[in-house]
Amino acid sequence: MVTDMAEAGATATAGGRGPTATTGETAATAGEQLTLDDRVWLLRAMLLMRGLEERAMSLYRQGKVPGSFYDGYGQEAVSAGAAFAMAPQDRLCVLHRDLAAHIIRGVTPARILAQYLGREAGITRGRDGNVHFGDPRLGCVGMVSMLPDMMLVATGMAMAFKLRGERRCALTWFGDGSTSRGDFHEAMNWAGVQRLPVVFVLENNQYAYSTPLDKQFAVNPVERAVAYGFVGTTVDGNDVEAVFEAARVARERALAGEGPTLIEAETMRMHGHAAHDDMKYVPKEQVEQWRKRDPIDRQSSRLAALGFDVEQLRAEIRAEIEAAAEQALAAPMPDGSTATAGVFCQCRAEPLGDGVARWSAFAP
Ligand SMILES: Cc1ncc(C[n+]2csc(CCOP(=O)(O)OP(=O)(O)O)c2C)c(N)n1
Ligand SMILES: [Mg+2]
Repeated sequence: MVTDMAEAGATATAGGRGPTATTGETAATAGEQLTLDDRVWLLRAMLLMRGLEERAMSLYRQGKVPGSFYDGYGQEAVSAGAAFAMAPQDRLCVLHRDLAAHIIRGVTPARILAQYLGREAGITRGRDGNVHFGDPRLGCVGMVSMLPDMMLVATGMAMAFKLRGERRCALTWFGDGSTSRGDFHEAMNWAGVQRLPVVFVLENNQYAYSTPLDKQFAVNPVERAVAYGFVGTTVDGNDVEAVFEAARVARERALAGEGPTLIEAETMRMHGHAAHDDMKYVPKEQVEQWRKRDPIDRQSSRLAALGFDVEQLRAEIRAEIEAAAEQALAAPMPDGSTATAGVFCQCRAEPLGDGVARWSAFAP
C-alpha cells in the first residue's frame, strides 16, 4: 500500500531537551499496518471530534451546555491514533481532550452531544457534562478529575490483567501538567516493578493551564521512563498514523510481557484551557506555527494524494453532526426526582464491557 511514513516517525522533543530513551520504533511501519479504510477511519474520527466539539462550543455559547467546556482542538490525532490501536478487550482511561477515543470505542455523536447538553440520553444520563464521562460498557473509564489518577486506575487494571493471566492491556492519556505530580511517579514505578501491560500516553500540549513547559520541569518527562525501568518514546502527536504506530508497538510489548511504555505525543493546545480562557499568555506566533501542522490537514493531504475524496467525507460528517445535534436537542432532560439515584452501588457492580475496535486487524 502507498505510504508516506518517512515523516511520520519519532521526533526530537521541542525546546531541544535531551534525547529520549528510545525513538526509533514508532517510525516507518504504520503504513504496513493500515489499509486505506483504516486511514480513512482515522481521519473520520478526527473530523467527528473536531466537528462535534465545534458544534458543542456553539451550543455552549448559546447557554445550552451547563458547566464549562473543554476541547481538544488540534490534538485530535493523539486520542484517535492511540485508541485505534486498542482491541475490544483492552481498557481505556480517557481524559478531557480525548473525544476521538470515545468515538472510536463506539459512542455515537448523538450520545456525545446529549452528554454535553445534560440530557438523559447522555453517557452519564445527565449527571455530568463535558469532562467526566466514559461508557463502561465500551471498556472506557470516566475521567477522575484529580490529575493524573487515571494513571493509577490504568495501572490497577493492568495489575488485574497480569494476575488473571489475561492477554490485554490498559491505556491512559494524561497531560504534561500531570507529570509533576506524585501519582505520575507512583503509577510509573509500580508499572515498571511489576512489568504491567499498560500504555501511558503523555499528551504534551505545551501548557498546563497557563504554565508553559519550561516552568514545569527541567527534564523531559519521557526520559523518566528509563528511571522506572521501561521504554519511553516521543512521537509527533499531530500525525495520527505515527501515534497509532507508537501505541500499536506499545501494546505488542505489553502483551508480550515486556511491561509498560511511556509515549510522549508532542502536540499543541490550540484553544484556551476551557471555554472561559482567552489564552492571552500564549504567544500568537506559537499557535500559528502549530496551525501549519494541523493533524486533520495532514491526514487529509495523505488521503487526497491517494485519490480519496476528502471533501465528500467532510460533507458526510457535517450532515451526521447536524442530525446528531437535532436528536440531542430534542432529547429529554433527566427526571429531577432521580438525581440521587446511582450515587451508591446497591447491587453487584457490573464489570466493564468490551469496546468497539475499528482497526481492520481486529476485524472478526
Ligand atoms: C491534582 C489536580 N490539580 C489541579 C487540577 C485542576 N486542573 C484541571 S486541568 C489542569 C491543567 C492540566 O494540564 P495538563 O496536565 O497539561 O493537561 P491539559 O489541560 O493541558 O490537557 C488543572 C491544573 C486537577 N484537576 N487536579
Ligand atoms: Mg498540557
